[in-house]
Amino acid sequence: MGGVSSPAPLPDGVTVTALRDLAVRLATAAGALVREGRPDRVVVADTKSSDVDPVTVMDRASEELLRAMIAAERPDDAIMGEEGDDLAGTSGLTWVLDPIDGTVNYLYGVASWAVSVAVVAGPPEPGAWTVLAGCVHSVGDGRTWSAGLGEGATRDGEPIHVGSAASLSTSLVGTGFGYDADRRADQGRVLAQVLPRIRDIRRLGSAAIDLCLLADGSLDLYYERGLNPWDMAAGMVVATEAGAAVTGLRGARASRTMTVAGTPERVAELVEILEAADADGVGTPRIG
Ligand code: LIP
Repeated sequence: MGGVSSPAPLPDGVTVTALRDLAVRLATAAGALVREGRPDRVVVADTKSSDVDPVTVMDRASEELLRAMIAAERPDDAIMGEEGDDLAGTSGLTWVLDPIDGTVNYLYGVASWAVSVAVVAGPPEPGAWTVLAGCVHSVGDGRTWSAGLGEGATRDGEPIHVGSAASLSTSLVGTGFGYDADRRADQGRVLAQVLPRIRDIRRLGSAAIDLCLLADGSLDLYYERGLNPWDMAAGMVVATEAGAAVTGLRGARASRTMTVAGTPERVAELVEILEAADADGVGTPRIG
């Protein structure tokens, strides 16, 4: 997927390669902090959108470290982080931070949680932004995915590419569910429409890692409704630079409303089912 260049000249002569390098250093530094600071028994410091949407002390500590490192290296950039207030900047670039993606897994000690760091140009909103570079660092096992716009994607330094499932019925599909019970009920309704038409489902608990597993061929497709910008920013550039199509429904770009990713052929087939099931809640279900 090389050859795609930044939409506008980057500020202060910075390069995509330098931004990617910084994203990797940020994600791995915060990963080390979270790994070394994880208590034997993790406790919930607070809850957010619902009583099952947790935040822990290490979510906050990880974000504080990321913000401090960015302030030191790129003081004019803006910051949007899951746990803190948005910080305005003057450079036109915004760092989009998920200090621990997969917090419920982190809480229970289930594998699959990561530090996700991306830098975007334009409005920091999926559907409007251009993701210039990103890194997803899986803290438990150290796997590190990264990508730069026009540079391709790597896992642990090795180039990666999406898989090539021959059909939807033999596709392994990743997905996730929200923190709101009504939302989960509707996601369950949609899943009942998808499941009989695919190989199997994987609910791994971190959108950032799911998108990277899609990028390296460990999953054939991924879809989820209700992702926040920080859940998807870095994973999106890794997936697209690895050859994936990443989209929404009804011709829309991927966004909080819906994110679907995979090889273009398989994505089109899954989008058809998701639209018919009204998976984004925009229309009326034609099935299920
Ligand atoms: C998580 C996402 C996951 C989704 C969870 C949650 P968090 O993000 O990565 O895909 O299914 O509901 O939103 O809350 O761990 O940063």
